[in-house]
Amino acid sequence: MVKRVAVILSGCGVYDGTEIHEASAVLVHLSRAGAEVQMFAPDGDQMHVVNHCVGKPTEEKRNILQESARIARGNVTDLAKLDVSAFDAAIIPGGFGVAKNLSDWAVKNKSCTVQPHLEKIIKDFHKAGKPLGMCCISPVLAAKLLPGCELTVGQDKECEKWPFAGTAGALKEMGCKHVNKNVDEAHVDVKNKLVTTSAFMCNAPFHQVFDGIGVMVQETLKLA
Ligand SMILES: *[C@@H]1O[C@H](CO)[C@@H](O)[C@H](O)[C@H]1NC(C)=O
Ligand SMILES: *[C@@H]1O[C@H](CO)[C@@H](O)[C@H](O)[C@H]1NC(C)=O
Ligand SMILES: CC(=O)N[C@H]1CO[C@H](CO)[C@@H](O)[C@@H]1O
Repeated sequence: MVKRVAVILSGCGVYDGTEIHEASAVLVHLSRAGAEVQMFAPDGDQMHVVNHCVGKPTEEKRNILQESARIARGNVTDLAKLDVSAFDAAIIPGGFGVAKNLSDWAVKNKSCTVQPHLEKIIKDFHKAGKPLGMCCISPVLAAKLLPGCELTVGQDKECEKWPFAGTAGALKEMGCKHVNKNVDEAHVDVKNKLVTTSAFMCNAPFHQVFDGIGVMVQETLKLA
């Protein structure tokens, strides 16, 4: 049976949307595995539009769905229309859009809330026993909505290779079990059917991020 996978985007670009290379890696590994993919994103304004040359917000307004359409080659559906019964799994690539548009983690950290449609979708996939794949910062969504889950955002000790290791500590304080993993590995929480990998939480070369996402995608499909 062909596996049907929903990929949830949050804009286009690491600092204000979906991390483009992570989304691309997810899509390449899914198509190689023969999965049927549909992309979704919320229809609303981004929290920020960031000039990626300098990493600073501009005065511009941009729509999350329209920006995500850049990654989806035009074919992206309003997240509000996602029907969980039509899919076997969901995958959420990282990027600051997860922390700015799919949740307010960037502002509120541990006391964040999740975008209401997405909150319902994640809980419904979980309730239906359908796997969720997440990478980079998107595991914070699972930390918030699936109490006590096991996940990884890479390593919990900060160093040049792991500049965002503080996130692991925040996830532990939220009651999750954080499992240290290298960038080319994924962690599988079998009970919660949650598969996570660090991706660009690690200061790693593109091909290692690509390979880690490949493991995450394959393990997610195995659970579907
Ligand atoms: C858009 O994606 C949907 C879901 O994968 C697919 O059924 C449809 O054919 C696609 N449309 C175009 C114009 O590619
Ligand atoms: C969230 O809080 C933790 C400390 O609990 C900190 O290490 C981490 O950098 C914070 N993350 C963000 C995005 O502010
Ligand atoms: C469509 C949507 O959910 N947009 C949200 C993007 O993130 C900001 C900040 O959390 C929210 O205010 C928007 O509602």
